[in-house]
Amino acid sequence: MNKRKKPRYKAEDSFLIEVAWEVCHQVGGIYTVIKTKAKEICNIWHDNYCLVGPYFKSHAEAEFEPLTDMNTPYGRVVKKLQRLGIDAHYGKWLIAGRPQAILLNPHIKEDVLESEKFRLWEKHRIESHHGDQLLNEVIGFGYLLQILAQEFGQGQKKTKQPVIWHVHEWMSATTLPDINKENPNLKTVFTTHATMLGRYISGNNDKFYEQIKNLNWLEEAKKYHIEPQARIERNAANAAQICTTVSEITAKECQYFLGRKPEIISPNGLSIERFSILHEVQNIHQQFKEEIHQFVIAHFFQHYTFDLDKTLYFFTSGRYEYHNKGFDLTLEALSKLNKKLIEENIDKNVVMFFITRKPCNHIRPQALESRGILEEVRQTCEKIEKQIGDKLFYETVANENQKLPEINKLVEDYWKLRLRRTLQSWKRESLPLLATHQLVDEENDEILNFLQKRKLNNKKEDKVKIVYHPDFISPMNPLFGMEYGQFVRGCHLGIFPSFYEPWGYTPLECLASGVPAITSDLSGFGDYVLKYLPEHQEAGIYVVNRKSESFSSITSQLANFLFSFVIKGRRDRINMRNRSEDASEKFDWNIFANHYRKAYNAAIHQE
Ligand code: G6P
Ligand code: 1S3
Repeated sequence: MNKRKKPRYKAEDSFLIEVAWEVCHQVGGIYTVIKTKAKEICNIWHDNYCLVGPYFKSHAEAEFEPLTDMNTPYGRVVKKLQRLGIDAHYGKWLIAGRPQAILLNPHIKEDVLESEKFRLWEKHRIESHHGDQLLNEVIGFGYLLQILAQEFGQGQKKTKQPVIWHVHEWMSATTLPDINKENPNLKTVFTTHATMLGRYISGNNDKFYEQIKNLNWLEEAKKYHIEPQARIERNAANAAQICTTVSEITAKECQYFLGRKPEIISPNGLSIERFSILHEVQNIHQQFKEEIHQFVIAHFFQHYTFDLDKTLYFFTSGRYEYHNKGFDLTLEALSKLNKKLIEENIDKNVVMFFITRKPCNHIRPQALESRGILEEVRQTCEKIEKQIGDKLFYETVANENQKLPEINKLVEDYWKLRLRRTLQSWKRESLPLLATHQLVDEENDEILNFLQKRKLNNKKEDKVKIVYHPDFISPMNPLFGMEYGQFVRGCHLGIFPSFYEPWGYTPLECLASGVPAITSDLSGFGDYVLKYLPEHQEAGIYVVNRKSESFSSITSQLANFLFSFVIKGRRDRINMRNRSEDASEKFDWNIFANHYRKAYNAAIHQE
């Protein structure tokens, strides 16, 4: 390249516009990427940085604060859009770093949508005639993005300051090729977090990774009825100056399905906030474990009891993708673990939580009732405790003949009766529930079917007990009433042996919470730690070998690992928690954001 032609600017001096469907709008993992990365990016780009997402009123009300001062480059462009009749909003996203954000209402006029659909067909062969609601919204959003890019480019024409236009996933990418072509001052980066074809094929084909090289993207897209999405993704990946993805595993999908090998791998980080005092991670574990104990007492102790001090809490969580998220493998391994713990007469119990989201009618009344009765028992006991305390004190000091007061007599008959009644309603003959909620389609639920078939159904003698909670955990949830992050901290082990997982935040979140976790070598995260974190085992990350082993041999491998974890002593677990939390520092965005910085620099240096 001619020396004189080199741009004067570095990426850090450019405007940086990051566009994603999950800005102020959580759907899945991309929300976590952008939300946790924002502070680090704001520290580098300051007011030159702005996020762009779709405007959905209820989400915006919760997460977005409109700004009244429009006299900034981004404020001015929003004003211009508003003058054009576009429903555009300018403000701050209420997350760490408080980045500027522009939200565009993707519900555009019917006739405009139709002509945009026609344009996409004519120009890019994207056929969206029979599109669903999401596809229509995505096309509406893309149409507005094109206007935004153009207007912003016009506004900055005089400054010659480059603009980086960074798009995540196909949902923000319908017009990326047009934006790229029409605005020479603007450099585009496209990041994919999973290809649409990868998601669909892997859920239905066990030989996905072996066959990937030979699959024809268009035939597969037609087979799964995702041709428009696959074309949008493919066009965007090929048009962008730079293409990135979150892991080397997903880079293969890009190569074979999108026809472009990403130039940069941009793995996902977290904003790691360490405790300044080391033992705090232990105290917090103990505190939240106590809260999980309360759930477990309510759920199981009406039926039978077991020693909570010898009980370990395992969990898995994520979208309900039975095969892709490795729920099938986890269940097989748990069933083997149960047998082995019984055979070897191990004096420990495991309660395994499946935290996912499935269509449900309601929480099962029995689950709610147990929580209610437990509360009643607690209140009655507290009343009796208070009464005994006060009376015992009085009778002791007023005692003239040095005789011990008769404690049983200190409780009023009313409270004795009430306690007896509560006790009667407490005990149950049936087995504890497997699922806390009534699912809409219980008959065809794979988790329930597996548990029934293998008779892993919470019998007293089972060493592995199951709680299937088909909803995400939140403080509003009447069964747990805690944040998901608090629940994680209270557990002992996270199990995530995914079959398809471009990155996989769940085991990394465990690590950052000082909780050991299982991942697989088919997940981006697992593959990364195998390559770049040789001390991962000591840090409490166990990587299941799914690439080369058969399903049955992996289940034995996983069951053996779980067994060895169960028989560990408390001291070992405490040490491991400290090491896990230590290791998470290596995944902080203050290190990982550099991959994006590299991508941006590469983009602005391209013609
Ligand atoms: C933390 C607490 C200890 C507690 C331990 C339980 O380390 O500081 O007081 O004994 O957790 O660990 P465990 O792995 O058995 O839940
Ligand atoms: C995707 O979200 P998902 O759970 O549908 O993007 C995440 C963020 O990059 C990634 O962690 C995950 O593996 C992908 O699958």
